Amino acid sequence: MKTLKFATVVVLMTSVIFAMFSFTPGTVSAQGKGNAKVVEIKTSAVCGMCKERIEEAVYAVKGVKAVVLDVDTKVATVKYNAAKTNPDKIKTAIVNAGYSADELPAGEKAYNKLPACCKAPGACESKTTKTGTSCGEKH
Ligand SMILES: [Cu+2]
Repeated sequence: MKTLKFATVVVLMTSVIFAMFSFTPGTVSAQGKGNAKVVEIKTSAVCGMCKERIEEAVYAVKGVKAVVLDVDTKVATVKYNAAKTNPDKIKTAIVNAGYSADELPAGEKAYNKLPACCKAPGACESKTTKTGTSCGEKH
């Protein structure tokens, strides 16, 4: 009956994994065991190319376990190991990819390298000094 036991373990593991992924969104919610945390970051993503670019940049951050960006809401949901990284580092990666991250304006150099269709107007301007012009037009 070893196979039966194994099947039970597989079913249990699957439900645990499902439970881990189905938590309700929050700004920062500690979930599961250890240092696993989730943060939601509002970005200036415009299209599917932006999604790929941002997900790749965030995934390259050490300690990031998973990242999904919703193009409609522009929100990146990032699962990370709090012992290895933090939301500031994740936001910096997004900024360095040319997109704004919550209150942080996009890094201008990276922003200017983006294809025209991916340049969200005003993304690289600080929210507090926003003039309404696209940052790519300033130079
Ligand atoms: Cu884009």
